[in-house]
Amino acid sequence: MATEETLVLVKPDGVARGLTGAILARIESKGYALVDIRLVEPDRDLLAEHYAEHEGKPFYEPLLEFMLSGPSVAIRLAGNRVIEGFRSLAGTTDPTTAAPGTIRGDFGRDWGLKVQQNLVHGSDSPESAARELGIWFD
Ligand code: RTP
Ligand code: MG
Repeated sequence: MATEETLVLVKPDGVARGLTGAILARIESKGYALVDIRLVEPDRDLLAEHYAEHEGKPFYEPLLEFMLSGPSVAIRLAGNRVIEGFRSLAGTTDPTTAAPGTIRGDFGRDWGLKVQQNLVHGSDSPESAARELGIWFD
């Protein structure tokens, strides 16, 4: 099976809460390889490109505001079926219903915060991964 790459982001809530290390520990325990990692303070243009598929949706503006609220950690991650595998580690989008044992299920808070504050991002397909890695790393 061919090795894949994916873009993982520890979003501003994860960085601000000091959860980067705990999240990286889960990723490394799973056996995925950190190919590149950097702290990024994205501007609006970068985020608009990254989230182009969501433009016009009700959560788009709050999502961009949240992503502009502080730095994210961008990770180029490699491994066998890592795209699907990382999304499994992350759990479903809404931290309230994400399964215990997942990053969002274990660390996602539910005290009136928004769905977008769900700690991590992971590319959802090989095409998305190539596109998003180009945005955050090149
Ligand atoms: P991600 O792209 O961050 O890995 O998460 P995902 O595939 O599970 O979620 P997606 O549908 O791609 O949405 C991207 C991000 O937008 C925020 N969101 N808010 N109803 C809402 O308020 C809502 N829905 C989505 C989340 O931050 C989600 O991760
Ligand atoms: Mg997505």
